[in-house]
Amino acid sequence: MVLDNLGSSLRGTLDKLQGKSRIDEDDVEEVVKEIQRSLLQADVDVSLVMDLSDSIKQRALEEEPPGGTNARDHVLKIVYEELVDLIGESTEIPLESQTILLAGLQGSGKTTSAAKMAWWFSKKGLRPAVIQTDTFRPGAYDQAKQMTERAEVEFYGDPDEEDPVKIAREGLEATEDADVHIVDTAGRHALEDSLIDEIEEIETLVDPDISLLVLDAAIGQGAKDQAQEFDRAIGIDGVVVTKLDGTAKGGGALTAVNETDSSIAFLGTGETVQDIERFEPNGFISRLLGMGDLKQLSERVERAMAETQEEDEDWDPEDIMKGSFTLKDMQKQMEAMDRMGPLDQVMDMIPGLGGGLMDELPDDAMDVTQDRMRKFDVIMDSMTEEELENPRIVGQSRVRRIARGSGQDEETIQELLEQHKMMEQTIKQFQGMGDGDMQRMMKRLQNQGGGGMGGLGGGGGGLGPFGDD
Ligand SMILES: Nc1nc2c(ncn2[C@@H]2O[C@H](COP(=O)(O)OP(=O)(O)OP(=O)(O)O)[C@@H](O)[C@H]2O)c(=O)[nH]1
Ligand SMILES: [Mg+2]
Repeated sequence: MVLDNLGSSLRGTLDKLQGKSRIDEDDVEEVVKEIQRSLLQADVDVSLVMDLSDSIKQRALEEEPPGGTNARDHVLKIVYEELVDLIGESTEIPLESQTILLAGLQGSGKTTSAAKMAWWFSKKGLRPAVIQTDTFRPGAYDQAKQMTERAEVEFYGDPDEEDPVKIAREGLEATEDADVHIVDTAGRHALEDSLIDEIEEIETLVDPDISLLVLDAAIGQGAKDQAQEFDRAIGIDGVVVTKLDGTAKGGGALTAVNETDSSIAFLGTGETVQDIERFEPNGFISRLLGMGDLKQLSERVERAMAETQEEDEDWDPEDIMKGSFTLKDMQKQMEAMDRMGPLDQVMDMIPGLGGGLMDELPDDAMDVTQDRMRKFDVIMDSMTEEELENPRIVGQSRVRRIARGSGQDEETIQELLEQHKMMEQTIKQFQGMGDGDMQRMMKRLQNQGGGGMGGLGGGGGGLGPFGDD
């Protein structure tokens, strides 16, 4: 994936700043070199790399870290902000009627992406149609027809017509009942004048709401000229990066986004019509920097919880985000955690626990957590409905009874109650949070010293490595 190496190498460098309250020029120099190295390895355009690293350097040296912030977090924040600035928001794709034009080099993945996007819109409840205007490549018609059949979406093409502009016109008419029109075009090199004239004509006729440049993640340094030329010809609003499932590094996409002053709309991650993702900049960058991917985490939690919920009609995971967080919720959450798969993977997505910290955990730390979860589960089975709903009523005599009933130490029961309190507090903090509001999140993380959503992991304060951080 794009910049995969940046995350780990940068983390290593930043971790050297751990404990320092001030950074000197040498420190900054080292961090900036690491960033440059990773970006260049990922095929990001050289001058873009220089611009980016210059501003990181300047800010890291000039800006005073806010009170209480250590040098590492300060630099991390600057790197994060500069990357957000570069990558920007995901291209806005409203869920409404619209026309989208796809352009790009031969074989970049336009036809595949057209079918994928149509599939994506259909899952959002809209009625899409793909119009194939490629009269250049034999087989283009059949390919698009097959892919749209697989996506179960409407298709228009005319294998006997030679004029792409005419196909576009007739296609729009023939599919006028559809909400979203996705116009696929023949692959062309942006420096071939005749083909550029042709796509300009198609663009004029189609009058798209959004024009997307489809880029193979492997394009590398060539992205710059191509992006410029396509932008000049039809105006690029967003980029679709394809083949990210391969080994390509995707840095060219960052260059294209920068060059066209646009943003990334979709990612293609495979050959079937479902292999498409909306680009999520916050999640993407924070994961990259080892800050955890809040959004992905919450989706995974939600999915696992929905599965748990199917077995327990009375329980609504949404309640957690609304108000009270009971022991019952905690038990359900632990069941859900069990279904989410390997705990360490989940942990990696939790801000403050992700990235570097995970590497430092002793290997058996996760087993301890899972072991604790099992004990907690046994304890909760011995509690009454009333106690589960309102753990505050559990006093010393109830603790004794529960201990006898569950065969666990009274201490472990106290730990469970503590853990619940901590999770309750953490969840309260997260309740007010909008999607990907990173600045607020970072502030919170600073204030609570990385404890973050630790409770969710069943680790929290009770577990040495997390609590001590
Ligand atoms: N692994 C992988 N393969 C992809 C992806 N997107 C497209 N491909 C493959 O890349 C090849 C080219 O894709 P097309 O969609 O035909 O590309 P195009 O831009 O329409 O090509 P032309 O019409 O010839 O310009 C096909 O073999 C696709 O299966 C992707 O995200 N992952
Ligand atoms: Mg094609």
